[in-house]
Amino acid sequence: GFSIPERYNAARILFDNLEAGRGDKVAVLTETEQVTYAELCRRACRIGNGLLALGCQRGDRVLLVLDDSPDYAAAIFGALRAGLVPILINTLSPADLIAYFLEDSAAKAALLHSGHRNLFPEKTDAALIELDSADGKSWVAGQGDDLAEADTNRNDMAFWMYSSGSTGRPKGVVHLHHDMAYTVESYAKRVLGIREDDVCFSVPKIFFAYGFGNSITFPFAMGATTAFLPDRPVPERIFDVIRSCRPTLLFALPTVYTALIKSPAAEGADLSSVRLCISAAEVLSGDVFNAWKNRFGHEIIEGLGSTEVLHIYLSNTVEKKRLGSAGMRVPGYSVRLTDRDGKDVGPGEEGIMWVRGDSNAPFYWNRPDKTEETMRDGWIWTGDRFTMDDDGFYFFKGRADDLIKVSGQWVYPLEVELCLNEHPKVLECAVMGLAMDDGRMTLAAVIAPMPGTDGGDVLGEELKAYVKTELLPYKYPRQILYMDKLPKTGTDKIDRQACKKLLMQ
Ligand code: 3SK
Repeated sequence: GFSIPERYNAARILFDNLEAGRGDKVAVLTETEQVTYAELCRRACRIGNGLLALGCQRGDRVLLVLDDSPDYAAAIFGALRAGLVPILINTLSPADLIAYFLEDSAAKAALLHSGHRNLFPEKTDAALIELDSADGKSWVAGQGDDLAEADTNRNDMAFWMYSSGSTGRPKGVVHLHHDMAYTVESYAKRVLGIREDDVCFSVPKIFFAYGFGNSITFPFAMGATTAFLPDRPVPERIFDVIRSCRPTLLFALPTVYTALIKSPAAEGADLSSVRLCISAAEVLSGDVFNAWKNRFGHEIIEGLGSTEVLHIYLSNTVEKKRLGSAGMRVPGYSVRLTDRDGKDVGPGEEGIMWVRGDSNAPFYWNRPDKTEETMRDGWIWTGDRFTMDDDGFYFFKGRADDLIKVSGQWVYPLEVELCLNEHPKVLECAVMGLAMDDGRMTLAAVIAPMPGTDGGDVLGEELKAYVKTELLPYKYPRQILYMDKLPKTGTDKIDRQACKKLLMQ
């Protein structure tokens, strides 16, 4: 592990920059604002003071429903410094989920941007502050600039994120004060080689654990600069931010890289400021890697993480990389692969991945059943199947529970999806098992063909024949739905639940 003091408050990640003499350095860049470290710390103190004045006490939860902005960073660090527990909420959550988050967390307050007020119930016990309204701005302006750091232990609860699985209610993932610093020592320093002169730009938003590390933890821990895009990350807007903020580290995911390559806005785009492109959250296909390299001259470094581990624990590096692999173990994390009986498996054999590191969430809020299933003896059971090759590179093979029987034979939908993704006429696709009326399972695909390719029976036959030869004759999708592009979640991943609903219509 890396040494983090016993008495430690995670807000130091931001505030230590003042002692390091970086008060006048730009901490946050947007297209319209440049906020220095001194100004950001002042805003954080004001927000922390405001929350305490509302009656929030040590350990109380505060919901953050905010667009990426200097206010968001200030709200996170103000709450942490005050000893409160910010909860980072997906701004695309429907109203019923916001009501659930308020109730599950018993939040005392919520800080929001006014565009999200309609998501909140008319009446709630939580104090609601709209940071961008006239009232909210004067609430912040009226608070003191100084805030003493709450004397927290490194193992005190610091912040939460909600993680949604494929079924059931989202689970509150509880992180501790030392977790952020651990991800800096492990992934940010040892894989990214992050530096003070870096400018980070993360397309995934702050409420997503991947975006939180990229946009908040890493740049502030190094005294670097972070660029924010507050609105929806469509290609034109991403290129706007690249043009005006000149990032050196670009964080995205395969669907975003694909959309950027295809966008007319890519014409004339200048990515010469970028020194490293990073991808996580979804498997990066060779097609996307090559298309990005051909288009912009940059290689993409793929990694894999989770909300429970807080950031990336498997990664390729500039020096050691393998296409199609999530990479090697990141320094600071232990990983193992076991069979269903919990016995370790060797190189080349498939097993379920476990991860251990000092950024692991210790439990889910109010969910002893799920905690027992996932957090075991200091390890996190990921439920992801992998193989490891002789050199220590890991290859994702799907979820532990997604094996289905089609025509009497076992198939993992992901292997069919990866295969279809390699076909030159497929832009993106999702493959899944569907239960038929008689209870048997069938394999179905939602496919976005490459622009200029018609989706229809002719393409369908070509794709089925392709999968049959590349894999095995029974592993082809029996049902195919064509769309111009696949539905996406708030974090721009393919929305599999939405795909499933469309297939079932
Ligand atoms: O999905 C991922 O790969 C990821 C990476 C970093 C942090 C969180 C997540 C879910």
